[in-house]
Amino acid sequence: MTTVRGRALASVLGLTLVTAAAVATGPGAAHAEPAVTSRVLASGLANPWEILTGPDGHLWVTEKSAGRVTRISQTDGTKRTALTIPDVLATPGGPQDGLLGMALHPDLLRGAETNPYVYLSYTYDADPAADVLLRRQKIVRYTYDPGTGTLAAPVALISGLPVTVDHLSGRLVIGPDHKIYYTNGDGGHNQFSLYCEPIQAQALPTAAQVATKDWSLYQGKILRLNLDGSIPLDNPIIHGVQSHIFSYGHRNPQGLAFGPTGLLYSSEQGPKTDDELNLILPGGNYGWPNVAGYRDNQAYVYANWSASSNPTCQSLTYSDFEIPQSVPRSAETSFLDARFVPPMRTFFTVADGYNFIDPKCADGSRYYICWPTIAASSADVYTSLAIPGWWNSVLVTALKTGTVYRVPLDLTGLIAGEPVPLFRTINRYRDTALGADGRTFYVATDVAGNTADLTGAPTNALTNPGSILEFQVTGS
Ligand SMILES: [Ca+2]
Ligand SMILES: [Ca+2]
Ligand SMILES: [Ca+2]
Repeated sequence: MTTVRGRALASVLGLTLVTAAAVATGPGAAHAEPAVTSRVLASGLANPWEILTGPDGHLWVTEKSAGRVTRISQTDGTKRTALTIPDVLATPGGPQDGLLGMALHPDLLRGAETNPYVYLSYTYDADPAADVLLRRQKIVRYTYDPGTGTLAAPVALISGLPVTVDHLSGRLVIGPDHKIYYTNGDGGHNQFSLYCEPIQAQALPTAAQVATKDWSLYQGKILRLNLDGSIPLDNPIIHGVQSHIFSYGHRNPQGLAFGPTGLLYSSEQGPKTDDELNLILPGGNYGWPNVAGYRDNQAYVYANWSASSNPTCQSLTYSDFEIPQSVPRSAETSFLDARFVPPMRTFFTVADGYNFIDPKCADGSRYYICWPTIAASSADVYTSLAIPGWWNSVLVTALKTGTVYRVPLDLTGLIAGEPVPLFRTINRYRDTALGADGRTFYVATDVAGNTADLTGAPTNALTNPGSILEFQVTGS
């Protein structure tokens, strides 16, 4: 039945159906997984989004849709609410807004309490009028009281970051240089309901905009801030202007993590192909939307819907598969910028002619589940010596396969091998945290959405929605 519908659609679109042979390194690649035991540490969470291992024997968790920070005992899963933020804007259902990134000050609960701070990023309504909604993002510092286990005294460090309900990214880390690093996505422009909004990932602010704190071009960027929210004096100067922008040309970089050698890694969701793992360099241009993955002209062309003039974009119907003649398109190789930085690797690159309407995923038109992307949702770096050979690996979670990909790095922090899929379940994996023993891995799961079942077909029957799963590697 689904095959027939898939073929019918293929014929309407004028595309040839080819059986999608998974590439050798694709999401379904065979692998030898180490011996693992697992349990559900906690459930009933409202979209756990960031999970961190705190210095207090607890996981610190942001619950995206409840605007809540929860501490969860790593021993027995007991939950303690540290904070519920009253003005978090979290659109019900699938949208990506809400309480997102969190970082603990490196000094928190580690001796002298001079910096008892927790940093949070959340979506809010920036328009005071009750009948006007102006969706924006801010980064706020809270003070932790270990006596009561609560967070209080918010101080907004930066406000008015441009966001939509889509592609907010929102990952927040504090670097070894004690700066805040923050990913702000492209807002999901140029696709779906926002297909007539131009992508701003290549747009850079003028000096006048920076001087007036106009952050409206901060979409598709990775930002670097002082701990008080100001612009660090050693931030890159890009085309003559210094701002919070550390790197640009990003789509939806939901993962951000420093490695043990001080390198900064980011995982990023691509379009139909080419989720990326990037090494983030100051002033680097990561190519979006002109380049997806490598600059190779394979299975991607930049089609700028908003630039359609005859007819105008608004009179077109958006399609993931067909680009109308009036929509300007440009090949990846026409993008020439000395600042371009290609990805360290992709998840996954396919050749031109790849079949994006696999009948296996025709049910409910969830074709994207069969696309070669994994929907990379986080990045953490494993730095323990407990499991031989794993030191300096990047762990990337996937929404589309309920998998943690371990990407091995070499001593210099560059790619040392193919990604190894781990901890497969039928869930949408959002983030990881690492236990102190180096053998315990925590994984946060979404409350709802589509993922791939064990045959690779789409399903929304998630095994452990809104949970923290614990995996212990017992072998090597
Ligand atoms: Ca994490
Ligand atoms: Ca890129
Ligand atoms: Ca490409």
